[in-house]
Amino acid sequence: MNLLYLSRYLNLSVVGVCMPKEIVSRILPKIKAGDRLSLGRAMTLMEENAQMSRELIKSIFRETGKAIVIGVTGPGGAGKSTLINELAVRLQKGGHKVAVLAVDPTSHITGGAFLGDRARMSLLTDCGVYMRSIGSRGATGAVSASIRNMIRLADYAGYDLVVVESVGAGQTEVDISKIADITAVVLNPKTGDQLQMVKAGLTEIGDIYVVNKGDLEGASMLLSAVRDYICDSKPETFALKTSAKTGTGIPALIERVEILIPEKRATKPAREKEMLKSELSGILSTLVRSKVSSLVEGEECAKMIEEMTAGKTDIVTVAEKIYSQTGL
Ligand SMILES: Nc1nc2c(ncn2[C@@H]2O[C@H](COP(=O)(O)OP(=O)(O)OP(=O)(O)O)[C@@H](O)[C@H]2O)c(=O)[nH]1
Ligand SMILES: [Mg+2]
Repeated sequence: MNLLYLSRYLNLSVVGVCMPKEIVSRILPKIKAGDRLSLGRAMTLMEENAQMSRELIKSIFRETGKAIVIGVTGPGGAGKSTLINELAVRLQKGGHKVAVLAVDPTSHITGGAFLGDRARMSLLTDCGVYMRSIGSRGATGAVSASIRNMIRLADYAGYDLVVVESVGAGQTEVDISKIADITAVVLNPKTGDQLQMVKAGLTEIGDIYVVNKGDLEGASMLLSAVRDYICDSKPETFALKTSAKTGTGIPALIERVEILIPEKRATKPAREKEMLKSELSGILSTLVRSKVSSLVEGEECAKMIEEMTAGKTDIVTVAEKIYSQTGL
């Protein structure tokens, strides 16, 4: 995003040098007041600008970690987006404030389908649901870090439920179940999903298994298979058949989600600690990697490489010397 343009939008007169702190302190009250345009702009900043992203997180972090995250995953074309529409609208009407984040909708489908998502977007926004695509890795470099930060922004903006759509585990590097409080796996009776499900590791991650396209042949059979294969060994999981097209099964799905929300809210602090640990490890790895690259590219290292090739020292001694300079 053009920072000059953003500074004007925020009535910041001194422009030229980028002023992350000022921009952040102007944009946050607008987000708090429910201004979606500002929320969208902050999301873009989070994706595109590393410095802004850090500044935003520093300012909002303490007020986040409250929203319940519902991860919706499953194979491409299973009906995740259609189902999320129904779910989001009904949850919103039921008194929640719902934000929907869709991970990279263009990477696995055609541009036409993306436009379809756009049309759906306007339906959702009309009833107060916030909708946003996550198209890039974000300024921090990792998709899951980017999603966590987008969730934080939505949380800060007052959304108590954040629904994240992502194509199934095994097909992308995003294992949504690791960052979701509730994971719903959506399956399609049309595409031999039994095998696909096992291959993609989807049998392990769901709190709810949704056999969608219940109006099509094969749905009941797939539902029985899911119950036999997954629910029998994990009684806490729940499986049901829905049709996002006709609406059948959606009330039962909502009912289950509403039961899980307070349960997951109670266990959230423990899950959050684990998530923070792994997120922290990612951030630290990035910092250490950049420190290491700068050392390896430095003059001293070049000299030591010369010495190694001249047979004056060995690689372990050199690595130990350089490591001691990282301060770790
Ligand atoms: N018959 C039938 N079609 C459905 C149902 N739900 C969704 N569809 C159709 O299935 C197609 C794919 O739906 P999407 O909601 O885009 O599926 P998706 O899982 O989000 O797809 P990706 O984001 O590409 O992974 C669309 O043409 C929908 O209209 C359903 O319950 N029954
Ligand atoms: Mg979709």
